[in-house]
Parts: sequence; C-alpha cells; structure tokens
Amino acid sequence: MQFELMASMMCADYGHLKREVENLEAGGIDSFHVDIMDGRYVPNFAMSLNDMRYIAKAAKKPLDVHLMIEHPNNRIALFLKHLRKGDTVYIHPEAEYHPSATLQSIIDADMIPGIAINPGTSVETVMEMLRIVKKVLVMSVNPGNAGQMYLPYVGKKITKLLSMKEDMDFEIYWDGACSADKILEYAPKGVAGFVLGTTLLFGKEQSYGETLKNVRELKF
Ligand code: S6P
Ligand code: MG
Repeated sequence: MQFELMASMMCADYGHLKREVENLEAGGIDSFHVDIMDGRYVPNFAMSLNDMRYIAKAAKKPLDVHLMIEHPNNRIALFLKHLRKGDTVYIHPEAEYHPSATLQSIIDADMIPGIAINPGTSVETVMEMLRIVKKVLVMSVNPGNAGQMYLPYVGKKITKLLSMKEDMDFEIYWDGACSADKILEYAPKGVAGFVLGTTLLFGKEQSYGETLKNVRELKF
C-alpha cells in the first residue's frame, strides 16, 4: 500500500542533526517534517528558521514545513527563500487574517500549499481553503508538543475530509501521536501520509531503517 512517511524533526537528536538526517534518509524516510513555533500561536518554541535552513541544506528529501506562528504572511518570505521547489508549507488558517493570500505566496514560490487543521477546528470553517490547497494536515493532538495523547474525536473529521477529497484536489496527512494501528486503519481509507514522532519513530531501540521497514510491511 502506498503512503508517505514524514519524520517529525523536533523529536530528533539535536546534538547530531546531520547524522539524524542521513540516517533517516538511509532508512527510507520520504520527507522531513519541521515544526516551526513562535511561542504565541502555540505555547512552545520547537524549531525556528535556522533549524529549518540547516535541515534544508543537509537533506536530499523534501521538507514538510508546519508553520505554527501568528500571521505567517508577515514572515513567509524568510522561510520560502530557503526551501526548494516541491517542498510543502502548511499554515494554520486561524493564525492569519487573510489565509488565502498567504497560501498564494506559497503557490507563487512553487511550493506545495497546505493547511493544518487543529482538533477544535471544523472542516466547515476551512472549506474555501480546501479549494486552494494540495495538502491538508489533520492534527490529532493540539499543536505545540510531541508525545501527546491521540484525540479520538478527530477521526470523524478525517472521515468527512476523505469523503470530500475526490471532488476537490487535496490529499490528507496525519500529524500527532501516529502509531502503527492508526496507519493500519487510515492508510487503506485514503490518508496519504503520516508524521512520525516519539510514538513510532524516535527514541526507540531499533534503527530508523528497521522501524520504517516494519511500517511499510504492515499487513493491511
Ligand atoms: C505538534 C507537531 C507534531 C509533533 C508530532 C510528534 O505540535 O505539529 O508534528 O511533532 O506529532 O509526534 P508524536 O508521535 O510524538 O506525537
Ligand atoms: Mg507538525
């Protein structure tokens, strides 16, 4: 079964970031998920511009940049100039007065535009943006931290988005507390990719290559 696996780099070993990038690529990761936080839109500072620049330089695989910052349009150029064509940039619509204008800046820079939907945000409130974006990142935890509990009510929203995606032009991605059972349940339903953090990929006894191989060989 085809699905993408993204590594949540805020969970990586910062003391050896280059080695982490190399090991993840050797292990078969599809892209690097970079959680940018400003301490205002979310109550944490995880990664910032220089972390993203460093990973962008070290990585051959694409970046998947998740902007958890207020008014991303004020600073989007700073991020876009260090990314490559084909990298993805997600914004949170609630963090912007005119989210469709911000998405247009991402499109104009030849990046893939996405929105991230918080657990408490309904599909209805982001409906118009679903017509603009190529990717929808569904948060199954509240944004700000790794290692949180899955919020089960998010499942209904994923089902709703899955029923809409055929008539629109977006793919659905999972972010938060992603475990093998979630991939087993949602990849066959059509979720295109999964962000892997502490739940499944980082801080384990086995190598990234072994973990990623096990996930790709799950019996559906
Ligand atoms: C949360 C962030 C996520 C986490 C990821 C960690 O604000 O957007 O990308 O880093 O969910 O995964 P886990 O398995 O530790 O929840
Ligand atoms: Mg994220």
